[in-house]
Amino acid sequence: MRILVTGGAGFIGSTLLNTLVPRHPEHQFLNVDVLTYAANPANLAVIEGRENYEFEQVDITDEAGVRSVFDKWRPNCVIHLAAESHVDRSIHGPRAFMLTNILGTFNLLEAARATWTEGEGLFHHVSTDEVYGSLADGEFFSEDSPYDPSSPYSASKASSDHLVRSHGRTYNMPIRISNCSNNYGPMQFPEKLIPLMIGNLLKRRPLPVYGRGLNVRDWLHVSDHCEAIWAIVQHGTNGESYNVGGNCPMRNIDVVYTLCALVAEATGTDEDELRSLVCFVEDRPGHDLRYAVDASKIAQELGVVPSRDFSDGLRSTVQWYLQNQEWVQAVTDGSYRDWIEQNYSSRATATISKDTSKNGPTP
Ligand code: NAD
Ligand code: TDX
Repeated sequence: MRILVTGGAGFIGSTLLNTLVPRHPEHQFLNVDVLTYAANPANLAVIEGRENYEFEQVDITDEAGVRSVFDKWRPNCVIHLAAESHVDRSIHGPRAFMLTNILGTFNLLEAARATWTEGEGLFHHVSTDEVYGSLADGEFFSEDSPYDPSSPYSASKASSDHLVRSHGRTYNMPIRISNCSNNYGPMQFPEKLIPLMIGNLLKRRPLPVYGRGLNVRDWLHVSDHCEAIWAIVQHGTNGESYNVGGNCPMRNIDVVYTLCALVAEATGTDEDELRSLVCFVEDRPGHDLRYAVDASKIAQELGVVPSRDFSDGLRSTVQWYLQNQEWVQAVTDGSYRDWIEQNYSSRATATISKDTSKNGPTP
């Protein structure tokens, strides 16, 4: 296959490419990424220079740029991950989310339609469980749950899902969609809950928990998400969507206290001292109370189940951040952008805020 991966310099895309490129020398991979603040090419160092891997800096909102990549490279499979992905940023600046997540997805679909004859190719769209909105206690999202997004981020992802599905139905394009729960693991940008809290714990800074910390998220290790995406690309059914989850719904406050225990264990610090860093801050507007994924369809049809238990996965994630302080420092002080600015044009240079202690990262 000639596989075009969008957003391959981000958290999940780089994990996917680092896994697939060495494992599948029989396939060619092209990483298309504009390199926003969320991209870090250092994450791709292990596959740089491989014969079956190439990179193109392209903005998916640029219709002509996207068409030219398809004309030149002629992919027969697209795995679409490029997106603006952080809910807090979508609240403060929703426009970029509409452009990249909706228009960008549309540009890719249209370029694929122009390149492939009817019924040819495969467009796999990587989406989120957030499109379904919030759940009551005891409920789970199934693939048939109604769409009910609450944030500009999830509304833009819901829109992109609809566009992908409509290209499948109207133009007979082979499409598949995955709706996954919250990912965690190495190399996640420290604006998201888990890496933000690990970083603050290591620096003994306050841990900003929104509201009372009672919101529930279903956590999945990023490597399990990538295996699920690959299973769907290889063995899924066209036109279908697949929920992917960790069978691990947890309250945010419990995730934060677990991190306190793991960082205390790893650094020989007093756990109570770390727990005292928790501070409850103003809630996120439109904050969905509970997500939990029923992932029985992908388990039954494709045999995909999470391989990593949350407490082991979280322990090894804490270890990764401890052992990769240079990576953390470069992302925190902004120097991770230097290489991009020297070698590529840079669309966005924002780093995490210097003061993430009270209200989370400032977009
Ligand atoms: P990320 O923010 O870490 O990475 C996104 C990547 O997309 C970056 O490399 C960025 O440069 C690129 N990008 C952004 N705008 C672009 C544009 N206009 N043109 C080209 N490239 C662009 O995101 P992530 O956490 O790796 O998420 C990847 C995908 O998975 C997203 O579609 C997201 O909605 C979805 N998802 C994420 C999670 C999660 O927990 N992180 C869960 C479910 C689904
Ligand atoms: O400082 C914080 N304090 C806090 O309490 C941050 C950053 C988050 N939170 C809460 C908000 C959420 O309930 O923690 C939970 C997780 O927050 P995020 O890490 O921002 O993730 P979330 O909003 O759940 O969305 C993530 O999972 C689904 C990804 O960012 C999305 O891209 C993905 O689709």
